[in-house]
Amino acid sequence: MQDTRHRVLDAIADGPVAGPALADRLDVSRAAVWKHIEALREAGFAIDGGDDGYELVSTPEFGGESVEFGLDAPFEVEYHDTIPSTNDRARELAADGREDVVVLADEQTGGRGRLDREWASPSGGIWLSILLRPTVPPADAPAFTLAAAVATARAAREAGVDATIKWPNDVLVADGDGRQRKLTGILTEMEGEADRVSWLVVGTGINANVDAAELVDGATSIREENGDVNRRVFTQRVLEVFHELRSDLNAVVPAWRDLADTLGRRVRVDTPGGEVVGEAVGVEFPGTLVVETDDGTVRVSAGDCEHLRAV
Ligand code: BT5
Repeated sequence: MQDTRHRVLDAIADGPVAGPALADRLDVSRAAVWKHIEALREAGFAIDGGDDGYELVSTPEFGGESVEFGLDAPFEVEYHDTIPSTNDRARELAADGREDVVVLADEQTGGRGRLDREWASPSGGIWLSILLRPTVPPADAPAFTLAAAVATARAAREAGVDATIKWPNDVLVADGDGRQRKLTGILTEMEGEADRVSWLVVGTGINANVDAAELVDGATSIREENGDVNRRVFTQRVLEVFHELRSDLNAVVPAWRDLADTLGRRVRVDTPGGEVVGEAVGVEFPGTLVVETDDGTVRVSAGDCEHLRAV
C-alpha cells in the first residue's frame, strides 16, 4: 500500500480528523486526501465523513490493504479475489526482480501441491505465497518451509485450534479418534545457483473459513475446528512470525520442535532414494529428519512422511 495511504489510516483510526487538518498533517493537497479516502473505501474500509471529519469505522476482514494496515513485517501484499495459483503469480513477480511481496488470494482455481498434486482452494481460505531473496545457499531453503509451518501452527493455536506439525511441513489437527487432518500445506519453490538462492517462493495454503466438505477427504479447516476467524488478523500473525524466523534462521528448528508431532513416533518416509521406516528421533538444521531404523541412523532431507502406530 502507498505510504501516504497508510498514514491516512493511522491518522483517522483514533477519531475524526477534518480534511484540511489531514492534508496539513500529511503535507498533501485536500484533493489528494479525498482520493486516498475514496480508494480506501473502495478497498472495503468503512470511513465516516461527518462534520467532524474522517474517521475509520471498520477494516475489511480480508484484502491486500487491510492485511498491510497494522502489519508488523515489511511485506507488500498483492491481493486477488481469485487467481489460478498464488505461487505462479509470485514466480512472475520474481522474474520481474521483486522481493518481499506476498501474493494473497481468497480463491485459487489451479492451486498446486508438491509433485504437481492438486490443492483444493475454495473461496474463504488463506492462499498466500511469500516471495523472498534470502542471502543463503540453496541447501538452507528447507528452513523457510519449516518457518512457514511454525508461523501457521502458531497462528492456528492463537485462534484456538490445537495444531501440530508433521514433518516436514504439514500442519495437522487431531480429531477425537486421534486421526490427524490436514489444515495447511506448504509448497516452496526456488531458483538459484550452486552457492546462492536467487529467489524463493513459500506458498502456504490455509483452510480457514471453508467447509471441510469443499476440501478433500482427510482435510480440516479453522471453521470446522473452531468457527470462522478474522483472516486479516490470522494472515498478519502468519507473516509476522514468518518474518521473525526468516530474520533468525537458527531459531527455526527449535521453534519447529516445540510444535511438532513427529518426534518420538514411528514413521515411514517415502524418499526419492526409497522408503525409510523407523523412529523419528530428531530434526537438524535446515530441516533434516533423523530416523533410527533397524539398519542404523538415517538422515532424510525430503519426502512424504506417514506416522505409524507404535508396534
Ligand atoms: C502441499 O502439497 O501440501 C502443498 C500445498 C501448497 C498450497 C499453497 S496454496 C498457496 C500456494 N499456491 C499454490 O498453488 N500452492 C500453494 P502436498 O504435500 O503434495 O499435498 C497435496 C495433497 O493434499 C493432495 O494430493 C490432497 O490429497 C491433499 N489436499 C489437497 N487440497 C487440500 C486442502 N485444501 N487441504 C488439505 N489437504 C488437501
